[in-house]
Amino acid sequence: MTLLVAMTGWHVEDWRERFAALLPELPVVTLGEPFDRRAVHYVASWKHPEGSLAGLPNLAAIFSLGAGVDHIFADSRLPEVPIARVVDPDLTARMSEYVVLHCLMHLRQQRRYDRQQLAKSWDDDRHQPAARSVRVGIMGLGELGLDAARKLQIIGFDVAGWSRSPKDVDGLVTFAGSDGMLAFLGRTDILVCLLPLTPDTRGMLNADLFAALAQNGRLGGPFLINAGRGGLQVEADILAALDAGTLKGAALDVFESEPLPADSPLWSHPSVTVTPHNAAMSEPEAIATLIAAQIRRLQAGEPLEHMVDPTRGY
Ligand code: NDP
Ligand code: OXD
Repeated sequence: MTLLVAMTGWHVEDWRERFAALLPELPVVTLGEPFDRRAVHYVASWKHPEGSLAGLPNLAAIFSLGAGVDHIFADSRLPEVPIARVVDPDLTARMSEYVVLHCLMHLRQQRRYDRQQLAKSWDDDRHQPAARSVRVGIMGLGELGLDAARKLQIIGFDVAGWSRSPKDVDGLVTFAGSDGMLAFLGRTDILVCLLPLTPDTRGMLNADLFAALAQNGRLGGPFLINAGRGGLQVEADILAALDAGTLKGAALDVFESEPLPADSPLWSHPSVTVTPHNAAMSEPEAIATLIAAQIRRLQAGEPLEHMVDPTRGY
């Protein structure tokens, strides 16, 4: 039995060492070396190359090294085996930090005060809306969305959430599906996107959606925060909406193309905050430990945790 670590963009040798330390009895191989394809029972993947998991006749499970699995489903030659993803309280807490930070940046107009400080301008504007008067709408009420919602509520924001299936969450206003979408958007001053990228969600953050956001809120216009995936957003529409005033600002952690190309106008737009897809970075050791525990579960005949549904894509 072998674990294949299949990735692009990360240091594969570091991951080999982590897994070898946690699972000393299990040989760990990588795509960059010859290995016996029949021996591979498990794959740990982050953006594995297209087709690289085909022809593994004894494969029992694929583990995503992240919370998202769009990078796995992007492979048109993916073997039909169970797929599990990362659900990690540390990652969840970090995402909520990012969401709370950017909601507060917009609420407290921090970008404006940064500019004022640079200009040594003492403009003590009295317009400071209370958090309770600002409506935050969270798209995606999964592991990340629900935690962010709770933490924003503690600060006092008026929070609602939107998901695919209806939810009954104590103290949270919820909407679901396409039927609930317009009502959800119409009561949203700060839109937080924590959706997975699937065929249904691709390109969802577009001009039509921005036009449906509340234009009558206490912040003087709606803000967008996207930490889900870049494929959810149409960047040309974000820029057009910012220039037209349909959006007042955006905090983006993820992009259509990553790294964000140097010539993207998002880098220098005065109303855009760019972070390099690091809203929620877990410790690699913590991720490897979770996957090692999943492998031990399989070996003990126990079911996998945090499996994804290939028909839904998340
Ligand atoms: P979950 O699978 O736990 O939650 C996904 C949520 O999205 C669910 O509430 C689901 O609805 C909802 N959803 C999915 N499809 C639709 C749809 N078509 N319409 C409406 N709602 C939909 O995922 P997580 O919360 O753990 O993670 C979300 C995403 O965050 C990841 O897929 C990844 O892309 C991104 N991420 C980004 C990171 C970063 O650093 N920027 C770090 C980690 C994750 P329902 O509840 O009905 O199933
Ligand atoms: C993830 C990510 O999916 O970091 O975990 O984007």
